Amino acid sequence: MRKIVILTGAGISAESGLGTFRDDGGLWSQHRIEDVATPEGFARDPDLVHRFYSARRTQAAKAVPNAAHLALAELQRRWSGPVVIITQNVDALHEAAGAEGVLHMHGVLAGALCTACGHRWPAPAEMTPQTTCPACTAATARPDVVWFGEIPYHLEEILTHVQEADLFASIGTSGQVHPAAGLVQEAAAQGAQTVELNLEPSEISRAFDIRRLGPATELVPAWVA
Ligand code: BJW
Repeated sequence: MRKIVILTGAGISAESGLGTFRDDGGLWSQHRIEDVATPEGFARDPDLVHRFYSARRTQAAKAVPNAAHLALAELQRRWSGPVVIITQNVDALHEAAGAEGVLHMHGVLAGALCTACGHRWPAPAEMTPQTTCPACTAATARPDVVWFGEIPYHLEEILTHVQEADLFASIGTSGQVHPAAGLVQEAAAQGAQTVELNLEPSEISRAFDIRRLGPATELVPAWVA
């Protein structure tokens, strides 16, 4: 009963119309990371950060899963052993494709988090600095996502899965952000076979046993077939 662990990044949702971060024209060419993806940026200008995430929340709500998301969900149903999907993505396209138990290590666009009391609730389509927490009523809501300098979610569970993996696959990620980028080494150190499926070579391509280049909607269905 071989265990498959899959790490996905923005590239898997690109063909659903959601922008990646570091490709030409990606989100980080239009917005400064320090302004919109750090706790310091949020403290300086919460209105700017809320507008950035509200726009992405609206866009993500309209997106539909593509052939790559659907193929991974199908693999989960078909494979005799466990298939664990770890995503860096904050969209819900794996779930919309029917995947189960997805571990969102960088949080979710659909979530709100109170910086005062830690309460979590479904984010309204448009969050603003005036959005109040339903539990403590303070106007201290932020998107429930993981910014630079913050600890990613589910790390312990993720590491356990990766260390138990017989096969580790990375799909549509540039391998520039840690600790996600280090998971392949963790898997390889425990003897897993490692596969990278990406549009172009990533920062960490050399760490993989097998590398395939191309769009996720072509590579992933072919890989799981
Ligand atoms: C296609 C395609 C198609 C296109 N088909 N493919 C040195 C060493 C280690 C760590 C650090 C370090 N220096 C600094 C750090 C820490 C820092 C970090 O990694 N910085 C780097 C920039 C160096 N990391 C952190 O701060 C993290 N926390 C942390 O380290 O805590 C400390 C700690 C951890 C563990 C234990 C103990 C302590 C937190 C990182 C949070 C990242 N947050 C963001 C924003 C989330 C919310 C939001 O969405 O706005 O996460 S940044 C952004 O990058 C987002 C993504 O999830 C993440 C990764 O991006 P991804 O998915 O790889 O996208 P791209 O655009 O980079 O790549 C897309 C790829 O797809 C490309 O390769 C394309 O070719 C490909 N592609 N179309 C297939 N159709």
